[in-house]
Amino acid sequence: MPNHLFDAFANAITAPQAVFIETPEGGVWTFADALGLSARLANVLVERGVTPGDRVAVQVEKSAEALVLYLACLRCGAVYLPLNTGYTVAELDYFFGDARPALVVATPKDADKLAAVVSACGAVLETLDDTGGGTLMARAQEAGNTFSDVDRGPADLAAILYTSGTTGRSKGAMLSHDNLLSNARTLKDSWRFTAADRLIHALPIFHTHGLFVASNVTLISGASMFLLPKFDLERIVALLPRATVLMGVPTFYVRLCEDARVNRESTAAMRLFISGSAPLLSETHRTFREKTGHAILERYGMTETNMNTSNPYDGDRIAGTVGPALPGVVVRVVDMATGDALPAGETGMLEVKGPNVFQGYWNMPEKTKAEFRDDGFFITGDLGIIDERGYVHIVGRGKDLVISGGYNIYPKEVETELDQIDGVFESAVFGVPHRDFGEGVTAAVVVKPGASLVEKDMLAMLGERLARYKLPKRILIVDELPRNTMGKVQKNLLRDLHQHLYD
Ligand code: MLC
Ligand code: AMP
Repeated sequence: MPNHLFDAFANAITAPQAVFIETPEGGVWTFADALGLSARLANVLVERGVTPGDRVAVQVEKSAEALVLYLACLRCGAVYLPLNTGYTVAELDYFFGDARPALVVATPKDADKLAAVVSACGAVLETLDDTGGGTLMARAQEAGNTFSDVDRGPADLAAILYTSGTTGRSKGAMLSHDNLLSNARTLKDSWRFTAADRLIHALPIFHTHGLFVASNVTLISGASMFLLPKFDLERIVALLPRATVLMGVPTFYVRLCEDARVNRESTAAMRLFISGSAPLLSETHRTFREKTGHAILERYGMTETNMNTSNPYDGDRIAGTVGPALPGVVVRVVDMATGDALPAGETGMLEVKGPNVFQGYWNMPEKTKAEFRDDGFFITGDLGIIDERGYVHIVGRGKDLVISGGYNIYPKEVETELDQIDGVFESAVFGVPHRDFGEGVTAAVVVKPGASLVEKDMLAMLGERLARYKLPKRILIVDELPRNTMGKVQKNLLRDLHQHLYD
């Protein structure tokens, strides 16, 4: 029976005994190993009550088993719902309540902490740790190693990924089998992936970049990967002579630029360095090229759309641009007020249309409607220009968003939590330049008269509620927030005033 995305992955395997994954601990997984485990896990999911269309929420450390669990979900027609390992119980409570998963897979150490929120949404709980331990793998050992794949067509949902929203409420972006497959195929061709490629995979696998761009492109090419649990400078430097491609957020390249071992000789075997998820500074592009001779290929995408544009494989990879629209994807710039398309060189809202664009937000038809134009274009919230050569330049954001080390933080969400702290009168959260993370989340807080709040205590209280990457690097106590005549907080003034905070 056809299973749109999984079949394409399975068909890309040229030699079942070839290596698919190598782990730093010396683990080696062939494609046959991964396929076998995916069948066992698919059997476990079905035994545990997962039926086609059900959500399977997964918050586990990165491992080969976790990646294979994604394949198992595809095989049994479930909708894979990965969650950042940093999310707190308060954050998970919202996701589970909204997505209503049939099954939650968590790390064993979190099982007790999560039991109440998992049962509140009516789900079954299984565990998986980063060494292949936990109840899920114990069940998989007993399960059959063949599975009859569930029929899934191009429009059926493959995954839901939550993205934060300007209102502070996260939205579940629904991605179909063909959203993922069409983009994986396009990227494979654009970036010339083949079965001979060996990717250094050091990104988390709970977001679009590490899960779909890195993993799907490797799978659709029948290529292999060095699966690192996280960014690890030593391990990446050691792998450079054996690998062919690295995908990373700009922070990866800032850190590689600072290391003397990263040079022409050590990167001679590499054919491609790709960056995305946040703006790559021209300075980083230039420095990396001077050190290694490689021009980093920058591309642009988002959770809702997968990848939209990419600098070319052959041809000019221009620093400070994200390249032309990918084949099959239409990108336009429109006037924000009227929605009219603008000519080359003019700044406006970037809008996207193509087979890569998602199916809408889970349970939020109104929000979905508001973010699409009548002619089917998705409004990205990014401001840009398209130059005479068709290259897209992202010049800013129409959405109040901070991107730190490739993670998105919506200020409203942090402000809402800050404002709930006893003694806080009001707050404003904004991003300022940060050498390592690109932008550093920063808060300005006005304290109520008589209240004695200090930065450390506020951070500790926020830490109970929000994932660590969302926490402000600094909370500044101020007398008042700058406001315009309409009473709106002028975040641009706060950004200017504190632009050297992290120098
Ligand atoms: C870690 N910390 C961060 C952070 N990552 N703080 C802010 N922003 C981040 N991104 C915190 C840690 O909790 C720790 O805090 C402190 O900063 C130092 O941590 P570290 O050891 O330096 O961090 P490290 O583990 O090296 O992680 C940095 C990183 C990682 C950049 C490698 O964040 C990362 O892998 N980012 C990739 C994110 C990603 O995949 N984005 C793609 C989204 S998809 P403390 O207090 O505990 O000391 C998307 C679409 C698209 O955007 O186009 O791709
Ligand atoms: P997310 O919602 O996590 O998928 O993040 C998507 C956002 O990341 C986009 O809307 C952009 O604002 C930003 N982004 C992704 N790639 C790039 C890039 N190469 N340059 C600038 N911003 C980027």
